[in-house]
Amino acid sequence: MKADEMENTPTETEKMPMPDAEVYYTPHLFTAAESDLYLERLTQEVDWQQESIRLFGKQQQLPRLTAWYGDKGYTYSGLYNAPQPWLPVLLELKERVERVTGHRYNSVLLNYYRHGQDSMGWHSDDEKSLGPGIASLSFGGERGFAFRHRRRKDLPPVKLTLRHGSLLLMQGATQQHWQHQLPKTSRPIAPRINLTFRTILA
Ligand SMILES: O=C(O)CCC(=O)C(=O)O
Ligand SMILES: [Mn+2]
Repeated sequence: MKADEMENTPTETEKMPMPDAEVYYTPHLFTAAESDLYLERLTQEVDWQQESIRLFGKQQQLPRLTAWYGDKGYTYSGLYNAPQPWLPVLLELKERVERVTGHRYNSVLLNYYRHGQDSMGWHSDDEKSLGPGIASLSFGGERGFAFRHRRRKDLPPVKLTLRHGSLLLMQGATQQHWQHQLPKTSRPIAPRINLTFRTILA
Protein backbone atom coordinates (compact mmCIF):
# COMPACT_ATOMS: atom_id res chain seq x y z
CA MET A 1 0.00 0.00 0.00
CA LYS A 2 1.40 3.41 -0.95
CA ALA A 3 1.64 6.10 1.74
CA ASP A 4 -1.11 8.18 0.15
CA GLU A 5 -3.43 5.17 0.31
CA MET A 6 -2.83 4.62 4.00
CA GLU A 7 -5.87 4.65 6.16
CA ASN A 8 -7.05 3.27 9.47
CA THR A 9 -10.64 2.21 9.08
CA PRO A 10 -11.83 0.96 12.48
CA THR A 11 -13.44 -2.50 12.70
CA GLU A 12 -15.78 -1.48 15.55
CA THR A 13 -17.18 1.83 16.83
CA GLU A 14 -14.30 4.23 17.36
CA LYS A 15 -13.71 7.94 17.86
CA MET A 16 -11.47 9.12 15.03
CA PRO A 17 -8.11 10.61 16.08
CA MET A 18 -8.93 14.17 14.98
CA PRO A 19 -8.17 17.26 17.11
CA ASP A 20 -11.00 19.86 17.31
CA ALA A 21 -13.51 17.25 16.11
CA GLU A 22 -15.94 14.65 17.39
CA VAL A 23 -16.20 11.98 14.71
CA TYR A 24 -17.34 8.43 15.44
CA TYR A 25 -17.30 5.60 12.92
CA THR A 26 -19.37 2.40 13.27
CA PRO A 27 -18.51 0.04 10.39
CA HIS A 28 -21.41 -2.39 10.93
CA LEU A 29 -24.50 -0.64 12.26
CA PHE A 30 -26.60 -2.97 10.08
CA THR A 31 -26.13 -6.66 9.30
CA ALA A 32 -25.24 -7.59 5.71
CA ALA A 33 -28.80 -8.83 5.11
CA GLU A 34 -30.38 -5.61 6.47
CA SER A 35 -27.94 -3.51 4.44
CA ASP A 36 -28.78 -5.36 1.20
CA LEU A 37 -32.49 -4.83 1.82
CA TYR A 38 -32.09 -1.10 2.57
CA LEU A 39 -29.92 -0.63 -0.53
CA GLU A 40 -32.66 -2.22 -2.65
CA ARG A 41 -35.53 -0.28 -1.04
CA LEU A 42 -33.72 3.08 -1.21
CA THR A 43 -32.76 2.50 -4.85
CA GLN A 44 -36.39 1.78 -5.74
CA GLU A 45 -38.41 4.06 -3.46
CA VAL A 46 -36.47 7.35 -3.30
CA ASP A 47 -37.33 10.04 -5.87
CA TRP A 48 -33.77 10.46 -7.22
CA GLN A 49 -33.08 13.68 -9.13
CA GLN A 50 -30.24 14.90 -11.35
CA GLU A 51 -29.76 18.47 -10.10
CA SER A 52 -27.62 21.20 -11.66
CA ILE A 53 -25.98 24.18 -10.00
CA ARG A 54 -24.61 27.39 -11.47
CA LEU A 55 -20.83 27.34 -11.22
CA PHE A 56 -18.65 30.13 -12.69
CA GLY A 57 -21.69 31.31 -14.66
CA LYS A 58 -22.35 27.88 -16.18
CA GLN A 59 -25.02 25.29 -15.39
CA GLN A 60 -23.25 22.14 -14.21
CA GLN A 61 -24.83 18.80 -13.40
CA LEU A 62 -23.95 17.52 -9.93
CA PRO A 63 -21.75 14.39 -10.14
CA ARG A 64 -24.37 12.29 -8.29
CA LEU A 65 -28.16 11.99 -7.93
CA THR A 66 -29.78 13.58 -4.88
CA ALA A 67 -33.01 13.72 -2.89
CA TRP A 68 -34.19 15.68 0.13
CA TYR A 69 -36.85 14.59 2.62
CA GLY A 70 -37.95 16.08 5.90
CA ASP A 71 -39.98 18.55 7.85
CA LYS A 72 -38.36 21.70 6.38
CA GLY A 73 -36.89 22.97 3.11
CA TYR A 74 -33.15 23.48 2.83
CA THR A 75 -30.72 25.45 0.65
CA TYR A 76 -27.65 23.46 -0.39
CA SER A 77 -24.96 24.68 -2.83
CA GLY A 78 -27.27 27.60 -3.64
CA LEU A 79 -30.02 25.12 -4.54
CA TYR A 80 -33.32 25.22 -2.67
CA ASN A 81 -34.58 21.75 -1.81
CA ALA A 82 -38.34 21.74 -1.20
CA PRO A 83 -39.20 19.24 1.54
CA GLN A 84 -40.75 15.95 0.45
CA PRO A 85 -42.78 14.06 3.05
CA TRP A 86 -40.93 11.23 4.81
CA LEU A 87 -41.06 7.75 3.23
CA PRO A 88 -41.59 4.76 5.55
CA VAL A 89 -38.08 3.43 4.79
CA LEU A 90 -36.56 6.81 5.71
CA LEU A 91 -38.52 7.03 8.98
CA GLU A 92 -37.31 3.52 9.87
CA LEU A 93 -33.70 4.52 9.30
CA LYS A 94 -34.17 7.85 11.11
CA GLU A 95 -35.54 6.06 14.20
CA ARG A 96 -32.67 3.57 14.16
CA VAL A 97 -30.09 6.35 13.92
CA GLU A 98 -31.83 8.40 16.64
CA ARG A 99 -31.75 5.37 18.95
CA VAL A 100 -28.02 4.80 18.57
CA THR A 101 -26.91 8.45 18.52
CA GLY A 102 -29.32 9.84 21.14
CA HIS A 103 -29.99 12.84 18.82
CA ARG A 104 -33.14 13.86 16.94
CA TYR A 105 -33.06 14.75 13.23
CA ASN A 106 -35.72 16.52 11.13
CA SER A 107 -34.39 16.03 7.61
CA VAL A 108 -32.24 13.86 5.40
CA LEU A 109 -30.17 14.59 2.29
CA LEU A 110 -29.61 11.51 0.11
CA ASN A 111 -26.84 11.01 -2.44
CA TYR A 112 -26.69 8.31 -5.10
CA TYR A 113 -23.20 7.72 -6.55
CA ARG A 114 -23.77 5.77 -9.77
CA HIS A 115 -20.10 4.85 -10.34
CA GLY A 116 -16.56 5.86 -9.38
CA GLN A 117 -16.75 9.14 -11.30
CA ASP A 118 -19.61 10.36 -9.11
CA SER A 119 -18.23 12.23 -6.10
CA MET A 120 -18.49 15.11 -3.64
CA GLY A 121 -15.74 17.73 -3.34
CA TRP A 122 -14.16 19.25 -0.22
CA HIS A 123 -16.69 21.07 1.96
CA SER A 124 -17.98 21.56 5.50
CA ASP A 125 -21.64 21.31 6.43
CA ASP A 126 -21.42 24.48 8.51
CA GLU A 127 -24.49 26.50 7.46
CA LYS A 128 -25.91 28.55 10.33
CA SER A 129 -29.33 26.93 9.88
CA LEU A 130 -27.84 23.47 10.49
CA GLY A 131 -27.53 21.78 13.90
CA PRO A 132 -23.97 20.56 14.64
CA GLY A 133 -24.68 16.81 14.58
CA ILE A 134 -24.84 14.93 11.25
CA ALA A 135 -25.40 11.17 11.05
CA SER A 136 -24.27 9.65 7.76
CA LEU A 137 -25.27 6.16 6.59
CA SER A 138 -23.69 4.26 3.68
CA PHE A 139 -25.16 1.41 1.62
CA GLY A 140 -23.71 -0.23 -1.47
CA GLY A 141 -20.23 0.00 -3.01
CA GLU A 142 -17.49 0.88 -0.54
CA ARG A 143 -15.96 4.29 -1.14
CA GLY A 144 -13.02 6.18 0.33
CA PHE A 145 -13.79 9.27 2.42
CA ALA A 146 -11.36 11.88 3.73
CA PHE A 147 -11.18 14.70 6.28
CA ARG A 148 -8.70 17.59 6.26
CA HIS A 149 -8.21 20.29 8.90
CA ARG A 150 -9.15 23.75 7.64
CA ARG A 151 -6.11 25.56 9.11
CA ARG A 152 -3.63 23.01 10.53
CA LYS A 153 -1.68 22.06 7.44
CA ASP A 154 0.67 20.02 9.68
CA LEU A 155 -2.07 17.44 10.26
CA PRO A 156 -2.32 14.69 7.64
CA PRO A 157 -5.75 14.00 6.11
CA VAL A 158 -7.76 11.29 7.89
CA LYS A 159 -8.96 8.59 5.48
CA LEU A 160 -11.69 6.01 5.94
CA THR A 161 -13.49 3.39 3.90
CA LEU A 162 -17.25 3.80 4.27
CA ARG A 163 -18.63 0.28 4.44
CA HIS A 164 -22.01 -1.15 3.37
CA GLY A 165 -24.25 -0.61 6.44
CA SER A 166 -21.93 1.80 8.29
CA LEU A 167 -22.60 4.96 10.33
CA LEU A 168 -20.35 8.02 10.43
CA LEU A 169 -21.31 10.53 13.11
CA MET A 170 -19.94 14.08 12.89
CA GLN A 171 -20.64 16.17 15.99
CA GLY A 172 -19.54 19.15 18.09
CA ALA A 173 -17.15 21.56 16.37
CA THR A 174 -16.20 19.12 13.56
CA GLN A 175 -17.66 21.21 10.74
CA GLN A 176 -16.00 24.43 11.98
CA HIS A 177 -12.53 22.90 11.89
CA TRP A 178 -12.54 20.15 9.26
CA GLN A 179 -13.67 19.66 5.67
CA HIS A 180 -14.59 16.30 4.14
CA GLN A 181 -14.86 14.82 0.65
CA LEU A 182 -15.84 11.68 -1.22
CA PRO A 183 -13.24 11.52 -4.00
CA LYS A 184 -13.64 9.95 -7.43
CA THR A 185 -12.08 6.53 -7.94
CA SER A 186 -10.97 4.72 -11.11
CA ARG A 187 -11.76 1.35 -9.51
CA PRO A 188 -14.89 -0.30 -10.92
CA ILE A 189 -17.34 0.20 -8.09
CA ALA A 190 -20.97 -0.71 -7.36
CA PRO A 191 -23.46 2.14 -6.88
CA ARG A 192 -23.48 3.67 -3.39
CA ILE A 193 -26.25 5.40 -1.46
CA ASN A 194 -25.48 7.87 1.32
CA LEU A 195 -27.98 9.40 3.75
CA THR A 196 -27.05 12.37 5.94
CA PHE A 197 -29.58 12.93 8.72
CA ARG A 198 -29.56 16.57 9.78
CA THR A 199 -31.32 19.03 12.06
CA ILE A 200 -32.53 22.21 10.40
CA LEU A 201 -32.91 24.87 13.10
CA ALA A 202 -35.76 27.40 13.49
O1 LIG B 1 -21.45 10.58 0.47
C1 LIG B 1 -20.92 10.87 1.53
O2 LIG B 1 -20.51 10.02 2.32
C2 LIG B 1 -20.74 12.32 1.90
C3 LIG B 1 -21.97 13.14 1.77
C4 LIG B 1 -21.78 14.54 2.31
O3 LIG B 1 -20.74 14.92 2.74
C5 LIG B 1 -22.93 15.45 2.32
O4 LIG B 1 -24.03 15.08 1.85
O5 LIG B 1 -22.78 16.58 2.82
MN1 LIG C 1 -20.99 16.79 3.89
